[in-house]
Amino acid sequence: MSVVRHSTCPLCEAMCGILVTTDTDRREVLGVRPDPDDPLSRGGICPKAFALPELHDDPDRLRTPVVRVGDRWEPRGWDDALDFAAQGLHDVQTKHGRDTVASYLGNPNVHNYGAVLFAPAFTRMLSKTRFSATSLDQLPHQFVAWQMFGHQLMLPIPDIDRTDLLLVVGANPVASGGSLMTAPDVRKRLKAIQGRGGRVEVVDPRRTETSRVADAHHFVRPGTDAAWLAAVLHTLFAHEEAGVGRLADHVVGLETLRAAVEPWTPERAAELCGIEASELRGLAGRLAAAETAVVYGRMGVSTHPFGAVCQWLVNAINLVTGNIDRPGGALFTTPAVDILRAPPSIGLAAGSISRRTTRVRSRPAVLGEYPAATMAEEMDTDGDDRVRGLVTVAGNPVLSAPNGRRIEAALGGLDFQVAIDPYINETTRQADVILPPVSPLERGQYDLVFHALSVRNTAKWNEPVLAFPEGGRHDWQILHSLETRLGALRSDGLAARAERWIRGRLGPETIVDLGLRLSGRKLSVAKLKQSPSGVDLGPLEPTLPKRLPNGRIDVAPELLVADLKRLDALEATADVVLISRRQDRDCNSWMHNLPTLMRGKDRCTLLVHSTDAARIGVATGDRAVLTSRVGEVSAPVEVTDDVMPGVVCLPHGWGHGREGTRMSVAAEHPGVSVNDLTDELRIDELTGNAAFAVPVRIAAAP
Ligand SMILES: Nc1nc2c(c(=O)[nH]1)N[C@H]1C(S)=C(S)[C@@H](COP(=O)(O)OP(=O)(O)OC[C@H]3O[C@@H](n4cnc5c(=O)[nH]c(N)nc54)[C@H](O)[C@@H]3O)O[C@H]1N2
Ligand SMILES: Nc1nc2c(c(=O)[nH]1)N[C@H]1C(S)=C(S)[C@@H](COP(=O)(O)OP(=O)(O)OC[C@H]3O[C@@H](n4cnc5c(=O)[nH]c(N)nc54)[C@H](O)[C@@H]3O)O[C@H]1N2
Ligand code: SF4
Ligand SMILES: [Mo]
Repeated sequence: MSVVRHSTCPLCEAMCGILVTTDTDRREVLGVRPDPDDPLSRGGICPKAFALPELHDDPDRLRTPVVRVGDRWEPRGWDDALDFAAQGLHDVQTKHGRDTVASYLGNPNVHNYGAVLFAPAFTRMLSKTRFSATSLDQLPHQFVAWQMFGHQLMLPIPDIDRTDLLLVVGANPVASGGSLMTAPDVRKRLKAIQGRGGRVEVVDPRRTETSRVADAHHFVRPGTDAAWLAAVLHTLFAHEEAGVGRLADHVVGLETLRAAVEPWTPERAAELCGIEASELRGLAGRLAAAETAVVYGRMGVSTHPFGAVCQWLVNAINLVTGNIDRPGGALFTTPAVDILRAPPSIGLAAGSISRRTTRVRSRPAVLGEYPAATMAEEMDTDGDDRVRGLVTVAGNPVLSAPNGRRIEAALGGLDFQVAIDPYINETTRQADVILPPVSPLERGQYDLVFHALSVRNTAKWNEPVLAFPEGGRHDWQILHSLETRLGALRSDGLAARAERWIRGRLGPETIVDLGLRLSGRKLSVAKLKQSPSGVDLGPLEPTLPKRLPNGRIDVAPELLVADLKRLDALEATADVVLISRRQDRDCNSWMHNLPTLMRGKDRCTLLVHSTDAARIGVATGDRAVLTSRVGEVSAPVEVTDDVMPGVVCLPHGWGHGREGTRMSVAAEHPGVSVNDLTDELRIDELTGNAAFAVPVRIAAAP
């Protein structure tokens, strides 16, 4: 006998609906298949979902807290471990000051509604020294959303189900599942654009899996996109093709924008970018002529030396071609639980740049946090207020932040480290205590984040697939317990204690239920439970000007216009540049321990163009040595003309098998970490976001 439960794969942003078969006790998973009735994913799925049972059963996954005693890990009961963790953090703070304890929130938090609702309160009470994967990823998007549309969560979502022309810039949704654009089964959605007579083009230094589906691919030199994006705008203005249509009364700064891009002729941009002027004019012409069109710029132009400028120019192109807030262009979602309107204890402020700065490089906190690229120096540079304690929550900065080796070394010098994480990996291996949450199949989920970033408005409640394990803790319970303990150690005031107590008593399900009831859509958790595949709330609809927090769009924010000036100093170089890539069976750094995803030949290869391979004398299967300012790495070469000459490419999220880690399958396929080469000094100057592309020297391995 068996039971089938509806659920949603929590691994990437695509939110694919799945049907999970278990035994009647709901202790064991018997199978996973796509849910054809999910209104968003409509039966789409990728190989990672089939590995969820292995993730659940993984013998290396921690089920109880462990405390480090010398070189050994000792299992501990929850109360003991939580007391130990809170006391350790409190001791560092009492001795050295509150802000000498830092937090780092990693990516899986956003895929877990309990963590979304409870992690911010915990990290804010812990200290002002906050880091997260946001500044290794989408911070420029949020910064620009705040500057242009008035709130960091006002992110325009490409309406790929209705557009006539999609220009994908620095994104590879066919492999990544799509990002800041929840679009499950994206390959089918791209093909549908072509099926209705539309067109897909890609701008990327690598001919990607997405490029293979597209109608055209344009190679671009990494780090130079701001120039060609400005040139596209320049061309639109020059041909009097720029206008904002219906939104005219609500847009300010059009003349300033025109002046800012005036110097950026296609000829000037072409020299830097490697895209010919005629090609850029053609692109601008197609964007202007298409009935509807949308430029979608993601990771590659966010973790970029001009990350914010790129995101601004992408939005500006969409705006002046009349495609913001129009079906087939880019629209704002109206999610059932509106995170834009969340109360301050759980929500995000509109946006901010703080006067508070980091100690070593004087980088301001942007949108409430310091750049993860400054984490290492804040920990390893002497001084009274050096960071001496750290809590990582679902994060692996040793593999995911630039110059990971420096972070790894810095962790060794901490007085106390807590990890909320299911694995003993490259980051958590140095912790004093690890607090592991239950597996994703043991928790319920309402996706607060990705319903708000989706190409269609839907709502879906997931019941836990498996029974709750004895002695298990949810992430939110761990976070809340730590917060409560620290509050007690600090003798917090009554108001803080009461707010915390109420939040804990409500728990995430009730908080989401309240959000649904306030949505005005007559929804509740109980109601969603009756539609286990999810409910369809329809395509995205125009919402402006009503949804604009300030009632206006600034198409030329001062900070961005000023930052564009930095582009004047950009010079064409002959450096070999290293970029990274995603592969459909990876999920950042943490799914290489699942045998299903690790079959077949070594995937952690260095892509090298044939002319570069010939120059340095390597062939496929040989090893090459890469050297950057911060490190050296040797990797097996794969010669291919899918990268442009002068560009080499390693996948991100590898570099396993380090001493003291406990991920036995990953250790058999260690690969190398691209972030042993990336440089923490390379950032987007305006936001502090990491810029991952890095110049390297390359030579055949001796
Ligand atoms: N399979 C898989 N899926 C994932 C993940 C994963 O690790 N594996 N991670 C998830 C996460 S956390 C995220 S944020 C999303 C990210 O999803 P995407 O935004 O699609 O990210 P990538 O696949 O890294 O694609 C970035 C592209 O930018 C290109 N690029 C690099 N530098 C430049 C540049 O200077 N200019 C231009 N124009 N392009 C450039 C790269 O070649 C690459 O093709 O994916 C999510 N989904
Ligand atoms: N060079 C280069 N570097 C990159 C990127 C790139 O493209 N190139 N991509 C960047 C991007 S987009 C991102 S988002 C970051 C990701 O950076 P991170 O978020 O730091 O790294 P992840 O690999 O996602 O690590 C997730 C951690 O969470 C743990 N975990 C998994 N599930 C859960 C859970 O449910 N609860 C808890 N508590 N823990 C869990 C895992 O064991 C692992 O330790 O990396 C960035 N780094
Ligand atoms: S694309 Fe794959 S990893 Fe992402 S949600 Fe769907 S099944 Fe899960
Ligand atoms: Mo990410």
